[in-house]
Amino acid sequence: MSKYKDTIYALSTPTGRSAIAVIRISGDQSLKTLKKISSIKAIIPNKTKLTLLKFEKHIIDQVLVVFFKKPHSFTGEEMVEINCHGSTAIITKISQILEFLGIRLAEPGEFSRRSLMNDKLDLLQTEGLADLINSETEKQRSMAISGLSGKLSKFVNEINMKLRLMLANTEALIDFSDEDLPKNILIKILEQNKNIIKIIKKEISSSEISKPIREGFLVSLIGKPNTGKSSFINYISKKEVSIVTNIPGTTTDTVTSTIDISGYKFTFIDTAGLRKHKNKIEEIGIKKTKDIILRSNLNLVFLEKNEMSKYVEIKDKFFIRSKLDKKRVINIEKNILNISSVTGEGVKLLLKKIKRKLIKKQKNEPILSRERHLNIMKMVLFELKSIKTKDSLDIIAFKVREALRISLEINQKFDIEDVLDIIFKDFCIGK
Ligand SMILES: Nc1nc2c(ncn2[C@@H]2O[C@H](COP(=O)(O)OP(=O)(O)OP(=O)(O)O)[C@@H](O)[C@H]2O)c(=O)[nH]1
Ligand SMILES: [Mg+2]
Repeated sequence: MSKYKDTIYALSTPTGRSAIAVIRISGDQSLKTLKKISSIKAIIPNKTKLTLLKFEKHIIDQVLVVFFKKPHSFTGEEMVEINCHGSTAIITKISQILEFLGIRLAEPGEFSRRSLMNDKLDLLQTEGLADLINSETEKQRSMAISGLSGKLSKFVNEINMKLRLMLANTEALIDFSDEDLPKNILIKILEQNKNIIKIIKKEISSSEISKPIREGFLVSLIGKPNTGKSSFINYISKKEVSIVTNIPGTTTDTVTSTIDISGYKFTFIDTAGLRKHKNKIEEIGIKKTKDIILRSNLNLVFLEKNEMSKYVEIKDKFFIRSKLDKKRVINIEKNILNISSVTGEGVKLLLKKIKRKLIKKQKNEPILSRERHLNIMKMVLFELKSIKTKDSLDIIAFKVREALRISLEINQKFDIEDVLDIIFKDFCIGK
């Protein structure tokens, strides 16, 4: 039984002119509404049907409709999908008619929220779905699909099962007096604990590296004025994102550009560089550069001459010398990569080196893809690690119960409205 009473609708395709647009309706009034605005009397579920949409004797559009009978729909409710022509006028008209008939515009992520509440998806799959919709690169897509396909739910369920078993074993021993306590069973419980700690630790460490996959790696461009930073960002972005002139100090603010390197997201940041400032604008720009250096996964230091010693304090860096097209490099300098943002020479190799430096080799796809999952698992780990051999059985049982309570939160859908609000904030209207 759906806990939602009102019927909702939303445009599920992007706004703007397109060949086709899809409007979805979900709730008990879906089919009745479709019948009111078309000549459809009966419809076979899951089969497309061509019909004319009409309202007050006016034809609105010729459309394809599909009806999904509850609970066999995405939301678990009765659903109708209208595939209309993608003009703003048609979409506006259909929306007005639906509102007139008492159908409400859905909030962002409301379809998925209903799906979650009606047990069509679990919380982890819902997050996977949001990540999938928002994925920009191949890696983000494959990580999201593993959440959606239930890999993460499986991992969490296994942990919970192990914790329940450990708790049951501990509680069974509580009634024994100290003398009668079978020693080997207590050892077994502590071994179980060790084993769960090992599994969680392994997953946390392989998943920690997934953060930049989701959010992208930050690569800053720094160095003296006129060394070719902005020309480089423009070259790799294949468009003019940053102004280039031969006047030193052209770039005063930060300019970012996101590019996809072999399925991974990289955000390059062009900066004002590091130099002595002449005015307030430059001073702010240089301060911003310093903050960015600290946040970056890698800094590309563009060189003028041989001022490498000025950058010793910067940890993760590559030295770059641009304008290779202007002067042939005779003596290949160690640790300096030569590139040209005019001919593109050396750029491919540089991007390859950046990728090799930042992307750690992974045997398995990370499972705990979100900060929320990682934090919960870290808290579970903290509880389990606090269990000591000298602890009484009551204390052990208390700590395991606490670990289980925390672990269950990862896939719990009730009483955590605030978590749900954060998750659904990432969704677009119509999903
Ligand atoms: N021939 C050649 N000229 C380049 C290359 N890269 C940059 N330039 C020129 O060098 C000058 C400075 O380039 P920018 O890319 O603006 O340098 P920048 O480091 O961003 O300079 P600021 O913003 O002032 O810090 C411009 O005249 C560019 O056309 C290159 O690879 N080859
Ligand atoms: Mg510049």
